[in-house]
Amino acid sequence: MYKLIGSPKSRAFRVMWMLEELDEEYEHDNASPRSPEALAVNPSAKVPAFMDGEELIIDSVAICQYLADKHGKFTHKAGTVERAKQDSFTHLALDELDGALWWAAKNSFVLPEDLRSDKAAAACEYDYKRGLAHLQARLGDNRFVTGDEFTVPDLIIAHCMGWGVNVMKWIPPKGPLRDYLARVRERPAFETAWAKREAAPNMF
Ligand SMILES: N[C@@H](CCC(=O)N[C@@H](CS)C(=O)NCC(=O)O)C(=O)O
Repeated sequence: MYKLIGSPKSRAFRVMWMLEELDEEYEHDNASPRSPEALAVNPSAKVPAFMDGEELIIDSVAICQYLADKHGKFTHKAGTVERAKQDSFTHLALDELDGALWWAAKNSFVLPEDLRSDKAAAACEYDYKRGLAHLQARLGDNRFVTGDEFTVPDLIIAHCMGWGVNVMKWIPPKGPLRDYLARVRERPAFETAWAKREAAPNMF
């Protein structure tokens, strides 16, 4: 049995969505970031964490890619050029989208107050929008980032773009990127996971 540890209002949503895509059963512990439950499995007390039987895996991307590899779905095979290109999109998501979103969050409520910068939100929005422009250029006319198939980076990118839209109000311009986000979010597994997220209590 799989066990997901982390509120779906955090990056744990990515893992919940992947589990719904795979149609796998799982237990869920709604642990908040920095909670005793999170600290019990992760020295940084970050979420998500994940148990596959007795094995603990930390980090949303590592968990999603592990599940995709294990079940042979939503991923190209390791050691292929297609997989290298797929991973390159995963890193784009982390470097250019997640990084900007997280630095904005750190400067809004995560860092100690005296270390937060007033200019961070504007700088992060600027950087995030550059990231979206790079994504749009690389997406081209593709349905999903690597072509016709939905893969791990689509899930990570769509989670980041949803965070941008819903929390930061960083709205992508009308056109291919907005259409891409709508296309990925209309997947039934996304809708199931989103309903669970909406029903979950707030993190703090
Ligand atoms: N790279 C990690 C980041 C995990 C992370 O920072 N999670 C946030 C919640 S979305 C957290 O637990 N933050 C608590 C903290 O930074 O102390 C992942 O993708 O799982």
